[in-house]
Amino acid sequence: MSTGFFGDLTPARYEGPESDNPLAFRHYNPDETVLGKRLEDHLRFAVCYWHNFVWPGSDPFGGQTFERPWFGDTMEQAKLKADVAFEMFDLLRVPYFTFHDHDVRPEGETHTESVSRLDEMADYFAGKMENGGPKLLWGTANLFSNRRYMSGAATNPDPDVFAYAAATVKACMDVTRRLNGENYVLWGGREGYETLLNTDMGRELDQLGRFLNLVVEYKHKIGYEGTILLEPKPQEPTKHQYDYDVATVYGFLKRYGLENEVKVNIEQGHAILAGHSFEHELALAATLGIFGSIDMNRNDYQSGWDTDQFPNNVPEVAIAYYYVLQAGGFTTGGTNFDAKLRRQSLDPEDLIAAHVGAMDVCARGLKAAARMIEDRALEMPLEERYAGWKDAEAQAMLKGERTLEEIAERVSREGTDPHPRSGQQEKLENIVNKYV
Ligand code: XUL
Ligand code: CO
Repeated sequence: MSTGFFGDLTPARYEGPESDNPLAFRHYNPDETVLGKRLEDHLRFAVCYWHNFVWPGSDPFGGQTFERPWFGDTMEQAKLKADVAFEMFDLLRVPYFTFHDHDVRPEGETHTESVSRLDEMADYFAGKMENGGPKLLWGTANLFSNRRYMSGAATNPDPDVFAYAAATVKACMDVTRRLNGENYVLWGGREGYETLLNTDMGRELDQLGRFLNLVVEYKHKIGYEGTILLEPKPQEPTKHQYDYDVATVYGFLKRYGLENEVKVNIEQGHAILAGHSFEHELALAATLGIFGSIDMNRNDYQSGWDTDQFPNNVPEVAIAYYYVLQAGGFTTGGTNFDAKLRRQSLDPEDLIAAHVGAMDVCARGLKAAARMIEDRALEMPLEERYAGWKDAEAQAMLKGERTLEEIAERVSREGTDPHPRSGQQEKLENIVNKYV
């Protein structure tokens, strides 16, 4: 039986670019074939549980604006919340969802009680996921909201907090595996510090390295086949987060021997906070062989804060998917909307409109990216730019077959005089503009 929360709304349909229906897809037709693959299988959309069903609309100056019948801390309310969540997944026809333990069950008096409530909710989900219901893109543990984590989880000065966090991750990995989650995410919510005066950085990094190794060891022990993902973010909540950006995470993984075990979940808003573009983070992860999945939610460019807004900029999204496609597309990853409404958007319908619009923006972006790839529009100029490296002497330098002296000797013998060539940035930007 329906909860009635969404009134008489019916599942969103594809109606084509000319449709005036604000709750219909104009660009996202899941069955459309792009580069030989269905659009749904390219984009692998996921709706997140926390911003849609848990966040009350608060900001630093005011509390709850949303009134939802499931707000509260009973298991009955948790089940009502799940009913509404799965109704929304159906209305949007999204193939995936994502959640933290904390989003789906009220915290228990003890760790054991919290775990048994999580297990009960997982059973409840499993029933709704049967027969073509939505699948789990990733599960994760909330290791940042409760006050026990105020000084970090794995990086806490108190080993009891490290142990509590480890036990919590174990429970969340078990549930993720049971629900066939395709990835398991760790975002280091409070793995960082506020002041060096009370922080032993070397010790905290070693704690985090050991924690992540425990996770990977457990994954292999239970035969979990999903991908372990770290989600970089430079600051907020702590002033200095240890998993600042893709480059920092890669260095960390290398140091603790995990670069072949763990990949990254890259969030657009976090890339912006780190002073990068989304595509920089995507291309770097692909280059380093750690690209996994994305959180597709933008920040406000002026506020300097993680505002988690739904994507609405097609050119930006097109470039992002261009690098996702260049990386070979998603395997276990997907497009998770870690996005929330603005706090004045009170109506149930706003939740649907936000996601429909975001899915449309992503579909337009991906289709533009695919056309650029089909035409090799950016690939050909790139090939030409580096063509000099095909030369035998250039190859010999790269392969380590020339010493510094030999190179110097050749330059003076041949009177080598490089001629600068245009980088053609504006021409390339004009090419992109043709597609978006
Ligand atoms: C926080 C954030 C998280 C992670 C999952 O900025 O992005 O919601 O995606 O813990
Ligand atoms: Co995120």
